[in-house]
Amino acid sequence: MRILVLGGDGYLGWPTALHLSDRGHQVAVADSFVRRQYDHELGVWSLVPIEPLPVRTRAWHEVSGHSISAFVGDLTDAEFTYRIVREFRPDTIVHFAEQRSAPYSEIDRKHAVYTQVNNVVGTLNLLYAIAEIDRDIHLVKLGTMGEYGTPDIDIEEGWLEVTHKGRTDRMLYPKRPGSFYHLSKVHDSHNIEFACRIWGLRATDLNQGVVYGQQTPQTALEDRLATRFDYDAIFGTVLNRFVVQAVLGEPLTIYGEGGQTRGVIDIRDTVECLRITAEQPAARGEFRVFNQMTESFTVTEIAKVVATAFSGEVGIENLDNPRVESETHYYNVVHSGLVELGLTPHCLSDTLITSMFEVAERYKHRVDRDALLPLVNWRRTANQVRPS
Ligand code: NAD
Ligand code: USQ
Repeated sequence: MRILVLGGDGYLGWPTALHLSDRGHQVAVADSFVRRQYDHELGVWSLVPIEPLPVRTRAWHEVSGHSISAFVGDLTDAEFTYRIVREFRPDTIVHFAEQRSAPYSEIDRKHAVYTQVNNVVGTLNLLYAIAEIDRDIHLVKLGTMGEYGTPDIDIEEGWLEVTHKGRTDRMLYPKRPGSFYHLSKVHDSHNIEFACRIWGLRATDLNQGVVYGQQTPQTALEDRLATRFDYDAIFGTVLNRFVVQAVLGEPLTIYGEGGQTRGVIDIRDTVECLRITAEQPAARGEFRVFNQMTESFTVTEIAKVVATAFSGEVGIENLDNPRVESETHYYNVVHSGLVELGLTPHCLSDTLITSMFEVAERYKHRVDRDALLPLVNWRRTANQVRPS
């Protein structure tokens, strides 16, 4: 299968491209490298050094004998988006290429607007490109579990059967997201569902939970194939941050009471979910939604798992929550669709966490401790990102 991975230079896009290539697919990646620019803007770098994309693709060719071609450009540039679809003629497009940090989108007006324009316009350009060039292309789009928020009812896979005043309909599941970033994903989902209805496109929206881990079998083959590992308060996700904090002897930063529950997924399952979804496409006209998570934990439980797995002393600190979110709530999510397609999930096990401690230990000299502090507060309309 010919698979175009958008955002293929990112934390998840790069390991996914390697996994698909390893399985014999013909893979191309596209990226604007804007994620590397956010590093410059914020003055903080991936814990694990990452190579430029040409070095990565060359290393993969040397190690595996497989080739991954690369397109450099921005999806908000429609000409670029049309060109890559026309030139590569993919069967499947896996779309990771968005600004993905909730705190980044909450810095101030400029960052909120940037996030929504980048994400919504990029995806809209892509929908038009598919509709005009080849409606048979299967779009696999990364959404997020945070689109749903934390409703007091079970979370279904994208759709909900509603009975209202004696009449019943199947509707898109109502959304109550918790940041301007998460909102951009809701807008994308609505645009994609509409495109499936009017143009008969085939799409799968993967509402993914918080990803943890840094290595997949392919990225671990050698250092030049490593993917990024963000630990800072803007791009670092909760479990990855806690691992780095434990290794540094810094307290694990639980925001608020820590009762907030999130769906999580191991990075090795992320890449496998993308493979099985690509290989079993949605039908023409179908807007298919899967909840791409394997387990749920409260933030306090995540901190305890990390503290227990770590060999040394670990402190835990409850900070005033910089976000506006429920800290105690009901959370019960249906996530059987990907298992039915063939996913065998890894559970949050000591094995993976131990390998994460090793990675953090090896690179801890690269950590900027100031970058650990969560300075972006949802209640303010303008935030600083570094301590003054
Ligand atoms: P990332 O920032 O590491 O990777 C995204 C890549 O897309 C980057 O390389 C960036 O340069 C590129 N990009 C962004 N906007 C672009 C544009 N307009 N044109 C071309 N390239 C562009 O993020 P990630 O953690 O790999 O996440 C990938 C996707 O998965 C995102 O859509 C994110 O919302 C989703 N997701 C991530 C997580 C997680 O925990 N990391 C969880 C759920 C969903
Ligand atoms: N949290 C802490 N302490 C920390 C960091 C986070 O308590 O040091 C809490 C947050 O308050 C939140 C939870 O942990 O309740 C998750 O935060 P996060 O930063 O790990 O994840 P989030 O902002 O939701 O975003 C991440 C990715 C995003 C993806 C999302 C999946 O950055 O791209 O969409 O996870 S989900 O959360 O399911 O929507």
